[in-house]
Amino acid sequence: MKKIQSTCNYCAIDCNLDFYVEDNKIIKIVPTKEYPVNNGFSCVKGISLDKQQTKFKPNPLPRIKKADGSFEYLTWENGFKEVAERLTKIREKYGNESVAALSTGQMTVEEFALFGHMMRNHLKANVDGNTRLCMATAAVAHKQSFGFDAPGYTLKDLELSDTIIFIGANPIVAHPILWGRVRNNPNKKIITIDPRYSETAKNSDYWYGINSKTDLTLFYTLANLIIEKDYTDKKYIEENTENFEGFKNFVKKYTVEKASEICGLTQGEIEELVELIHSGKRVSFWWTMGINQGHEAVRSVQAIINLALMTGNIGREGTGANSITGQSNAMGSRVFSNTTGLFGGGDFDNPNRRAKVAKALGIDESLLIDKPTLPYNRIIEKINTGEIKALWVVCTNPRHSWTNNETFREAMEKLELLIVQDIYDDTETSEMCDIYLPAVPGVKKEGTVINLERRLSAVRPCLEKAENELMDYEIFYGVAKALGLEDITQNWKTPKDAFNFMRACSEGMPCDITGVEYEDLAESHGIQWPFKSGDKLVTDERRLYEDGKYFTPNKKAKFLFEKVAENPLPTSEEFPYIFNTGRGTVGQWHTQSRTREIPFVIDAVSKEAYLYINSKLAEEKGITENSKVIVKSKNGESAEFIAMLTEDVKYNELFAPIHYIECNKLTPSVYDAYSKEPSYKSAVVNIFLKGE
Ligand SMILES: Nc1nc2c(c(=O)[nH]1)N[C@H]1C(S)=C(S)[C@@H](COP(=O)(O)OP(=O)(O)OC[C@H]3O[C@@H](n4cnc5c(=O)[nH]c(N)nc54)[C@H](O)[C@@H]3O)O[C@H]1N2
Ligand SMILES: Nc1nc2c(c(=O)[nH]1)N[C@H]1C(S)=C(S)[C@@H](COP(=O)(O)OP(=O)(O)OC[C@H]3O[C@@H](n4cnc5c(=O)[nH]c(N)nc54)[C@H](O)[C@@H]3O)O[C@H]1N2
Ligand code: SF4
Ligand SMILES: [Mo]
Repeated sequence: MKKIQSTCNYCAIDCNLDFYVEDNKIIKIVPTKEYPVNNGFSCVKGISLDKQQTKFKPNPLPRIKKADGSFEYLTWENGFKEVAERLTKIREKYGNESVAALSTGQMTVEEFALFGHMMRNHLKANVDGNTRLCMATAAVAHKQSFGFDAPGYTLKDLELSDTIIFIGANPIVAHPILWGRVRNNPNKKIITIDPRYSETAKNSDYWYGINSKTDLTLFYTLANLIIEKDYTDKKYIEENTENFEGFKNFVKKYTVEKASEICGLTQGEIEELVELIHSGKRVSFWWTMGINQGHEAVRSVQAIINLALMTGNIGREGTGANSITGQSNAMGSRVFSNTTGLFGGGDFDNPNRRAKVAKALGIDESLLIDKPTLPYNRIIEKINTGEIKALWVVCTNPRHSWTNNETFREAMEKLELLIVQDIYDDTETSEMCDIYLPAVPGVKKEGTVINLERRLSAVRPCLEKAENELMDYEIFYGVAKALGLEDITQNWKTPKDAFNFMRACSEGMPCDITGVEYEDLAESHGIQWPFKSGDKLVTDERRLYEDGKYFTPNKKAKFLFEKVAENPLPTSEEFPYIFNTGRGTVGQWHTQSRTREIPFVIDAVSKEAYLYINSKLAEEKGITENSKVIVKSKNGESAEFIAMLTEDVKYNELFAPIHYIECNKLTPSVYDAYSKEPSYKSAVVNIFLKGE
């Protein structure tokens, strides 16, 4: 029996797992002992990766839709040619920007790099990813406040913090291994800020059941009270930050009386929170999608960062304003996808960076794309206006996951060409495609992923591929070759080539990985960026900002703030309830294309879309447990759910898991102004017993 260490490619924890393989079959999966992230533990998804062995029926070849709607199988060679020819024709007829792509935070660094180089530099296409639906807010906020998209913490900080504050995060369900690290900490207070009495809230010492999308008011008020009570860390503010005076004046108007009314918390609760922050010696703030997805999300993240900065809770053990990342390689997509910044970071119009990146890639600078991609929502709008004619969707299922998802279906119907590259041909998006490109799943792939604490980790094939099976990297390479892209054909033959290009591009940047050897990542403890050529590894767990220096030109972190905006989607008589959405269970992953393969998950979860409703509201509406309900959203759509009665959601709120396509039929087309991330958790709706 062979043992192969690889990385779980579901969530951003990036647990390492030992795969025991015999006769090209996975016999068992054991979470890797002493791996600094998960040390012998994992969740149910990781140890079920053996189920992810997509059986391509009848074969793993590309297929193309014929006029009568049936599919014809092609050899890979002909498939590559077909994709290349059709993309070329569309570009020639309508221009470069008539082609776009949607990618993901679930591919490897090497795959992003190759895809980004081909699509952005060579074809000048717009390529956004599902990272826009997830981490864009944190990425933009970090860049503005710290000068680079660099989350500073290490998971060890959860074990060292005396006051752990979760904001819009439910790690018990979404990041169970992270929660395990919290439990390793014997001396902590856990505080959760979430409108829902979530699994995490229930296991916390304090729960603040804030009104939906009022976090920014709360944070500004906390800042004001901390200043009034003279609880700030003046030395830290003076030495390491910029514009505190402006912030101090700005927050004066955020009084506890007003905040109490807006946020639905008592004045006592808000004051208690101030004291908890003040009395902690090592306070850490952790947020996820309850904050990233909102109409003023970037400013909300920055308000959390401001609280950490002004109390000196950053860059020390057990502290930090810490963004929890979603997908296995969302961190990799943020610096190595060539979508919103150059490879390795830096703006597309920065001449020094352009010269360095071109040199690192061995190409003429003029080949580099000169602007960031259009964001996801604009790509869809441009499909609707007819400016974008071809879309290539890789490793994401937007027909299900995009907000207000009927608009995605409508847009797809306008396209001349929809290419879908997925490990399944029956996802909601795959089923709409003109060309389907089957890719093998993670257990047969090779490359690198980067976890939420900046740790590079090796994905190594546990199983050999069968005849005609290809991994995403090989599919991109095949298309690039068919397009006649010489520099790729010659120089990007293997994932290792791509890794080395990214390594060279990172030189001198905050995410410098020039000291990392591709081969050395296998069977290792992983390694956090930065790791520069010549660096020596002293410890497995490192944090940034320990010297108080940030990545801004003057090395100071910025206090950024803005007046709290009016909620663009207030409740009304017609739509009196808030439709909150999120992860339902540990076993279910997003659109369930993958986790439906795990029998004991499927046995345990509802087959039909369901939602949680407060028992009192249910009673008023004549809704009983398991009755069918119709939810009508302000976006004009309605959908059917099974009702589950609970006290854990407020009277005026419903909560629906995202794992059912009905959920996003109802979510709004509302975005944060800076990150363009959808406000997925705040639709306004009404609810009726079915048949009434
Ligand atoms: N099992 C499982 N794990 C996953 C995933 C999965 O699909 N399944 N997906 C992964 C990915 S990509 C991501 S991004 C993460 C997401 O991880 P999380 O963000 O932790 O999960 P969510 O359930 O989306 O949302 C977290 C909480 O935000 C709360 N919330 C809603 N509105 C507000 C608000 O206005 N303010 C505050 N303070 N809170 C609010 C919700 O009630 C919810 O409890 O999970 C990752 N892990
Ligand atoms: N209402 C609401 N909607 C949300 C959210 C929310 O909180 N509320 N959260 C948003 C967030 S944070 C996220 S990250 C998105 C996730 O949304 P999606 O990215 O659409 O969800 P997944 O189901 O992870 O889709 C990944 C697809 O890739 C395929 N796949 C898996 N591995 C591979 C591979 O190696 N290669 C290829 N080519 N394909 C592969 C899978 O079969 C699946 O079809 O959903 C967003 N939507
Ligand atoms: S899904 Fe996340 S927590 Fe679960 S095994 Fe995979 S990486 Fe670990
Ligand atoms: Mo996500």
